[in-house]
Amino acid sequence: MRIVFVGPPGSGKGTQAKLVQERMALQVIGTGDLLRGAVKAGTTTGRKAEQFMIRGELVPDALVNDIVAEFFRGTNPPNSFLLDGYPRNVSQAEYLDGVLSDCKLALTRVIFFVVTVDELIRRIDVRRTAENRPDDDAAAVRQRLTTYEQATRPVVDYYRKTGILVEIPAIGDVEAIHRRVIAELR
Ligand code: B4P
Repeated sequence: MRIVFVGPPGSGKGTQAKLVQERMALQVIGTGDLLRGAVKAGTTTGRKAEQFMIRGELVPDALVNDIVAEFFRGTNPPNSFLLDGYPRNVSQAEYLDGVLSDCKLALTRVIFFVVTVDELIRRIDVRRTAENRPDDDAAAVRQRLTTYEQATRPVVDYYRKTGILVEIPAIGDVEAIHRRVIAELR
């Protein structure tokens, strides 16, 4: 399976990606997690990315595309993978098409997590208290939601045209949502 998870911030992409990874033999590439790891490690990429992340903006395409391309370089590109949170704009989607086409691979499914704005804000509020993530403060969250509508929403339409996109209602019990995801991947 070659899967993309797309959805607004706080829609549970990362949560569901971990569950799918436990169940299926595939490599998960989560750009948010990778970027947070780079920030924590103080790498050059991390230092560049941090300023965008704390403002709730997308990290520049060149940085993120490079991280993703790294996984597909070399003689043995992964045949089964889940991209969590990438692509996040149409330009990244086009870049991914090019990378996959070079590897003679194509996506099999794009899962779009559908959650109301009120629920997104509530979840991120809970996480702010629990994890203290700098991009979970109120101003950054407003910006992340705006960025989602302007930059990421068009990615949903991009994949809808290809016929591989499915929508998952992503409110309620995490396990129930996981079952919906698995049903769509079968
Ligand atoms: P991400 O790490 O992808 O962050 P996210 O969109 O907030 O998370 P996600 O939807 O995975 O929600 P989660 O499971 O954590 O990105 C962070 C930042 O990195 C971006 O803003 C951007 O700056 C940068 N970035 C990443 N990818 C990029 C790219 N391709 N291009 C440019 N920049 C990029 O769930 C959220 C919370 O809800 C959690 O606390 C979870 O426990 C809870 N939750 C999950 N499911 C739930 C449920 N069913 N019910 C109740 N709570 C639930």
